[in-house]
Amino acid sequence: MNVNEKRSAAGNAGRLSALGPAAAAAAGAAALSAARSGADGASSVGETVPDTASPSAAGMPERRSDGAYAFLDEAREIEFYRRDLPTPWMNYLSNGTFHMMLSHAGGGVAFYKSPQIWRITRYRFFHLPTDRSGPYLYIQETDRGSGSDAGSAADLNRASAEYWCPTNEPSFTRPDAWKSAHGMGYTRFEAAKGGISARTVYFVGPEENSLIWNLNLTNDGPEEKTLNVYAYAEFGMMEFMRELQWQCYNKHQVSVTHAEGGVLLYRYGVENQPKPEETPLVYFAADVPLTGYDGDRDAFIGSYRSESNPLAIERGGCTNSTLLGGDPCGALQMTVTLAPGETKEINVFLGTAPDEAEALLAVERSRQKDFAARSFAGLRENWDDYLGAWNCELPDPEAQRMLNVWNPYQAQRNFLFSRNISFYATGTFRGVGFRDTAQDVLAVVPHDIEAAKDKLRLLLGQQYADGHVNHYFFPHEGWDPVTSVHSDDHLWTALAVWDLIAESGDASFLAEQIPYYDGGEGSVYEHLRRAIDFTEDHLGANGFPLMLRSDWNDQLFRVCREGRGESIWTAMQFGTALLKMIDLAPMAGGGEDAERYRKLYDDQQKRVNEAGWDGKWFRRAVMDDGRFLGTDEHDQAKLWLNAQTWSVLSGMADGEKGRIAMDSVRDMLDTELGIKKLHPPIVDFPSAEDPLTNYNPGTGENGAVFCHANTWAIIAECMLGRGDLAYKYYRQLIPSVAMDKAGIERYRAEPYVYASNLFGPDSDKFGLANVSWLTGTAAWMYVAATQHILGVRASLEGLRIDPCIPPEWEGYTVSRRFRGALYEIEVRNESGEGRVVKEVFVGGERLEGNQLPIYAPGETVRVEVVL
Ligand code: IFM
Repeated sequence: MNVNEKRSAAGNAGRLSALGPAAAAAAGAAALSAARSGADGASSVGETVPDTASPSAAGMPERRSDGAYAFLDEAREIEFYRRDLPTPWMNYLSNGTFHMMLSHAGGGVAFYKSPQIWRITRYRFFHLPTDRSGPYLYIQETDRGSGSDAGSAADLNRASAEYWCPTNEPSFTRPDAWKSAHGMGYTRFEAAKGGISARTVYFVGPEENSLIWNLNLTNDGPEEKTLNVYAYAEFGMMEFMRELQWQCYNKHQVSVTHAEGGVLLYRYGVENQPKPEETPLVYFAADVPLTGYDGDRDAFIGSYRSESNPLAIERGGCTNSTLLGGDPCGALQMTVTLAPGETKEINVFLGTAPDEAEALLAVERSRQKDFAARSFAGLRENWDDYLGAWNCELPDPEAQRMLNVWNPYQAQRNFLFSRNISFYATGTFRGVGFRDTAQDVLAVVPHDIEAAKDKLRLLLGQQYADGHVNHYFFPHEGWDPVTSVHSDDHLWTALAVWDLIAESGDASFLAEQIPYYDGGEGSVYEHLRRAIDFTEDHLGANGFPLMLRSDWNDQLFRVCREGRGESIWTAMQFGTALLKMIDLAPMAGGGEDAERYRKLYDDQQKRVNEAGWDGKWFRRAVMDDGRFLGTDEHDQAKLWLNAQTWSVLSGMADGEKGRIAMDSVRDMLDTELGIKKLHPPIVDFPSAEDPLTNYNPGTGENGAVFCHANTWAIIAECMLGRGDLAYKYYRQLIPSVAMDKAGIERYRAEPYVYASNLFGPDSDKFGLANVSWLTGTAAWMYVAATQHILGVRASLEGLRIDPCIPPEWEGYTVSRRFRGALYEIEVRNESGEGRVVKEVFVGGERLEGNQLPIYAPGETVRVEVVL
């Protein structure tokens, strides 16, 4: 279950009957029109919606990066005014089962559950022209003049050769006016040309597994107009890797047929499909009659052409092709006549169903009046609920926007997709990464406990009885997992389970039975205990955890291939997990374990502070050859970020060592665009023949600004009480801030979601952002800012307030849902220090300490905090 699935068809039916269908439809219509009109939302679905870029109640949105985009905060949207942004700026539309990654210019890919085996449409990663293909609409004026909506073939042949796309791309002819916007689970395009305006909202609603293309066409001119409207999608062959390998044969196993009632059905031959019985059938239909269709891509596009100039459109109409083998597509032609000032709505559905009968039923349901509006209302409601767990007002509007909207949105998409598919990742053999997803859970816990629990069940089911886990796995695909054993993977779940229990106040999850991957079962606590045992059983010659294949830093495998390498960072992560286990053990009836965990912690702490200390920072690892990695003795990779931050996070750094280590980070790793992962970058270390990494200096794992690892520096600085540094590290990576600093053409990626890394100063493109959207940065940045800078943190005893803000902030407010109650918290920085809670008042009464009492679900509690 996730945010998009909550209001299911069944749930919706119940809610609708309580509300009355008319009221529900009206709510949907208002919501859809709000999506269409940005903040004001005053018009209904059928009306022309005002230009969102014109002054609204909230004022003119501030256009940034040379006018490329603007945030519409009230509407939780970002608007784009430039078609040719440096990269496709993506959004993910999803109901948890059916997904669409869609760019600001309409390129993107649809998939059902898995982009690896059920990829429905084609997207050409890396290829030029960029950002193709997508769910495109084409609008073409005919010279037919007045008449009915349904045209004859002769009429259609009189269509004008000129046509354009509301998405702007891919037609050669551009609209006269255009903009697009991403919102929470939807993307909108508004365009106008020749007296016709088109507004399209793409989204996946909670009721059906389909991408809904909600198009409103308005005749802004003085004369009646008849238009051909084409909806087009190029179908992929479901199994992406087999498509790459065997397309020449498999293409003859696909078909596109035309079912009565104007429905195109796409079937894929399931010969070697890993899950043939679950492979869906694809439908493509609209809620208006068709005047033509095509299922054969060659018939629609023509040879030596592209989506920019489809032959069928230039000839004035579809050819009514079906396909029994070949290159499949779905093209629907609809003909619309609009009186002056008239608006008409068309909905197109690209969806999946188990079989033909179900597909036709799904189309029938989708064609019901108000289906689109109701679906949109459901989507809105789910996001309102999800984001309702947290709202803050801060002196920094950029931080406020990230924390209220884009950061939790991005983190939820990571939780859903792991690191599977993005503009950068092709969705090929990635599956669910154990370490990645275990960390993603941390940001979902405050918003959706049940979804977090489900994900933990899934993860713990990948654990072996000896405590280690599969590195990544394929829950949808049914493929064998990737079984490389890493020193850190299995330890992440202790952190996530602890958070879950603190958030819910319910320890019963610890007793839940979960199977081991290799047989047998054990409680959740037992799984965590065995994870600890596994690390304890795999310590190296220096007593640190063996590196095994690698730790969090993937690239470290090269210095520990022979199996003797040890990870000093994992010792710190182990320590962090042990602290969580010391809390959890008594709750699970394992009180005696707590003592053992404490001893283990103490032992690791001693080693970290002795062999692990280099004088000004902590060392990173012991290599196979017994030498340390991350020491001043070497000229490359002397200093590694993670070993400094986690020395503080784990509480292991003795005395002043944590502060000294973090000073080294500030002095040697920090830049104005984030903190480098290591310094100096590696060129020929430990040897020219076999360097630790092949990444160019300043890129990726070799001295880039690795955003995920930066989040831990923020937390560490908060733990050291240095709010100014914590905030510096936080703010400089807010994507729009970093883009302002680097410039849009250098930064390139989206200014509303975090990227995995930015090229560092040692590269020739310092500030170039890479691998945006799906990165552990999202979860940890959210944790760092909400729990450590703003200091609103779930603890086992209740909600704790422990801020560490920049000293110059006068205060801020947070509204936080916690165990069913709503805490309205106002923090005043009266001391000017930005930390140390002096007084807390709840409902006007003074409270001892900074731990807030638990309130009954449904209660709203006003809390004043004085620093
Ligand atoms: O920790 C990894 C992650 O699992 C995948 N991306 C890179 C990170 C750092 O190596």
